[in-house]
Amino acid sequence: RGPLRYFFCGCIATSLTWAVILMLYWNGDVQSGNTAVPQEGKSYGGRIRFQPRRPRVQVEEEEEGDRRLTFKSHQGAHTTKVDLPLSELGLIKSPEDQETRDMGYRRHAFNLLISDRIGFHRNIPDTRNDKCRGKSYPSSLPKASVVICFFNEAWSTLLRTVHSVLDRTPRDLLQEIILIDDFSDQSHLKEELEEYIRDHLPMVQLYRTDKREGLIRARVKGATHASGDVLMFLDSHCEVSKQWLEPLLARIAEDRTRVVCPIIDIINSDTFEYTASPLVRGGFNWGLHFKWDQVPQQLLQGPDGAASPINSPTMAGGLFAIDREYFDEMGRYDEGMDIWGGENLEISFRIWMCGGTLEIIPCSRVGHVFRKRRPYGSPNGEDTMSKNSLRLAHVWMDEYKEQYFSLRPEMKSRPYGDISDRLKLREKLNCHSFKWYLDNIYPELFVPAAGRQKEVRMANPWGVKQVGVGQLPPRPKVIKKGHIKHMDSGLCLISQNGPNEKGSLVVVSDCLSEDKNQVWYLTDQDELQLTGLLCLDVNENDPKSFPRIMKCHGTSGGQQWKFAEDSGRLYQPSAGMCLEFQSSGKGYVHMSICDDSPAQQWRYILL
Ligand code: LR7
Ligand code: MN
Repeated sequence: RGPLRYFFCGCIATSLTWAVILMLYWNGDVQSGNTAVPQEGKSYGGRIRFQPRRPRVQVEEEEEGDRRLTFKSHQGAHTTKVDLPLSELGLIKSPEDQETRDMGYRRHAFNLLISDRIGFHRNIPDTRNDKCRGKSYPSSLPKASVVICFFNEAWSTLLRTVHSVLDRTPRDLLQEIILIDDFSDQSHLKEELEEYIRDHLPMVQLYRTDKREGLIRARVKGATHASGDVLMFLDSHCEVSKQWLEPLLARIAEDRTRVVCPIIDIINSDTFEYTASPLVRGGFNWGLHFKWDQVPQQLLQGPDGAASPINSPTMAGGLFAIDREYFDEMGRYDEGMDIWGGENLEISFRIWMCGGTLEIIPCSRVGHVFRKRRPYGSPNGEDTMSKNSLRLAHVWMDEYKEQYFSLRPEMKSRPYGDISDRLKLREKLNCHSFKWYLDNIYPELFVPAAGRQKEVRMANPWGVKQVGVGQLPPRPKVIKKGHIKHMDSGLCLISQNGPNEKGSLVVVSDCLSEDKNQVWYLTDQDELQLTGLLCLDVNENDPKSFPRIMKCHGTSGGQQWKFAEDSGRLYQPSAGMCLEFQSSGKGYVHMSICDDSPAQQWRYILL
């Protein structure tokens, strides 16, 4: 009958249409018109393409139980699939792995291979003081806009930062995440990033500067786009931890003139291990360098002890929360400062001198990747830290700027641009003198009689220029003593030029039990150390160069060694390679891609 036939036809037509759409979809071929990035093995004809709903980045979360990660690289063109225990994430399995690792050190100064393999989501240890767990916070708190500026940040560190915020922040406390690209030139931060945000990150807005501005002006730009009650600044290589935001917002909700910082935990740049920082607070020296200080005991006497907020004379700079309107009233940042450096002391002095407070909140913890060098410079190679420090000294330090000049006499005659607006701001906010700040906020700082200064650079026995901690971690403890025996040749690993010769290459030789050249002490940080304080070491920036003995630095990196009991291999996590000696050749030992060959079989023989 008529009507029924039309009904059937209609159904069939509709189903067919759907089937075609579904087929197109299933094919994975459905792409948006102009921004699609070609994928390997797919043909791209002239057909109209739609935006895929299927994520191009596939990150499978850690499987319960066996602590293995499965990860597919974001670059569709060479998708790697890695299935490794966490301790072996750096393992190099192919020339592409080697390239990722080495390029990562060159461009970003960290182990990109490991960072990529971790992916966007991972569990990190809860490093908080016991008193913080179980703490409850008001049910209604101000909302935060998280502002993250970046210049040429790596894909995995940037997106792990963003995802960690999304994963660990209650939705009703997060207004938005604002990313400011400070004129990066690396290609993954262009359309690919826009596309990823469009497909996966609804809370995220991306803005770009039209020229390289530096982190100071980039943050101000971020703040002007923000609409939350509170601005929460982060660096672009962070991971926030459990309940990180609540304690910060609660302090600001009680008093909007509080500017609050989390404790900055350490993400190791060679292994991406996440470890706790001790409780320290911010200070500075007369060279106007930020430093960490021990917290005066009297500040830890309250009922909450080491879990209560701690007044801090300065902040490290990258990670803090501030009421958005208060940030504006207080004069944001000095926009005459360029690229990097000095702004953290400037905002710290300003907050204290102009009526606010600066605190570290121990119940809030955020990890930051501490690199051994900054992987970028300023556009014309200027020393922006010095120029920025000079502005800071002229605006805020009154007669105490002479302390800086006595260390840096050449700075006295350097131009520093127009500071009249900042001086007006200081006037308008009716701020205290720098003497008031020193007397009341930082009495611990020693003020030498003028002209009698010498730059005292804190000796750092760990050999690392930028560690995240002020108090040095305790020296790793020796737990075993033994030989490192190469099973195939029956020879032992020795330092070629004796146990005390820094830089000496390692070779193999007859095993002699009391020879100091070959008694290796194994520490609880997986170092292999000779009698003195020299450790078996691989240069992270050039892992193919010969291993040597170098001063022990206690921060893992190229000095961490893992004996794999079953395979007999001696694995170096940051290099992602294994120690090898070819019995046939007469060469030195060297690092090589891990395999099952006899050349890589070693045993730690206890003495
Ligand atoms: O030109 C630039 N434009 C940027 O957008 C240069 C940098 N940036 C971005 C960059 O991508 C990053 O996200 O700005 C952020 C900070 O730069 P980093 O990570 O190179 O700086 P840093 O971690 O070495 O240095 C610390 O000191 C800086 C002084 O200007 C800033 O205040 C950083 O935010 C600060 N980082 C921290 O406080 C984290 C803890 C480090 C410590 C101690
Ligand atoms: Mn940083």
